[in-house]
Amino acid sequence: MGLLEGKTAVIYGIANHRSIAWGIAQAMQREGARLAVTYQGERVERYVRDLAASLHDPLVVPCDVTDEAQLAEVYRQIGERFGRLDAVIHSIAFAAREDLEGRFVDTSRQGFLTALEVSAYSLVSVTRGALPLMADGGSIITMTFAGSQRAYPSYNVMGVAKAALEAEVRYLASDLGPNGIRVNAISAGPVSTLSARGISGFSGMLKVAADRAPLRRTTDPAELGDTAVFLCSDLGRGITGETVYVDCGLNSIGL
Ligand code: 0WD
Repeated sequence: MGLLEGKTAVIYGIANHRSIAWGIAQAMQREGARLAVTYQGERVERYVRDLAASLHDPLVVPCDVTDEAQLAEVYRQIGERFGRLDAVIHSIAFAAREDLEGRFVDTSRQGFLTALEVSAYSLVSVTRGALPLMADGGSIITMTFAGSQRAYPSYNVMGVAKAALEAEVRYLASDLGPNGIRVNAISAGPVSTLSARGISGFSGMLKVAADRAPLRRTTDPAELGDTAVFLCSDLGRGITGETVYVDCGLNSIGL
């Protein structure tokens, strides 16, 4: 029997087959979860629908997380189709390309607000919307990066957004623990995805990560998926408010 048998999850942030959210979707489906997946808009709809066709009877709904009406519609449809929700996977981030290169000090006000709205505030709105469907408790997971703790070249405003996101995890965990809802972040090592390739110098970062990480390789989305399964399953029942590093040990070394 799968670790998530009988559980229902919604996954935000699949853009294509390289997306971390897709690695998580595959792992959760393997363990028996019923899935709802969202896509940001027409730009990625075809990729997401093609991928979703390999899932077992998924619900597929459009959702730009900056649009409260679309978010409400996601949860309305999940309520109608599944009647409940046990897990939310938030795997979304965005910053303008010009804010992912050069100096952080040059970040514009609008660039800052956009990055923080899409990459950090959205965890709050996605979580709040899910609560009426999580009456029996549940697990909420977001994706972060070590650029929240230390300065990485070009990560800039996204590092600030990830720091906010990790703080949100602790505050949401504090709010929702009494309701049996756990909230955690997975901090992934660099993975070559569409978003990551928007960061100036990303391929160099991947190479350094593979050379220096104790496991001498980069992170595989499948292992992020397995960690998400663990955190959503009963095995993770004592863990909340935490940032779990799945980065082949990269954050544990000095030089
Ligand atoms: O090295 C990496 N790839 C790492 C990624 C290391 C550590 C953490 N992460 C994080 C990212 O910061 C993000 O939070 O993992 C999460 C998923 O990112 P990903 O899988 O690397 O990237 P991608 O496949 O591009 O998925 C992110 C998606 C967007 O993709 P694009 O590239 O089309 O912007 O987030 C979605 C969108 O599909 N997204 C939105 N969804 C709804 N509403 C929005 C939005 N407003 N904006 C972006």
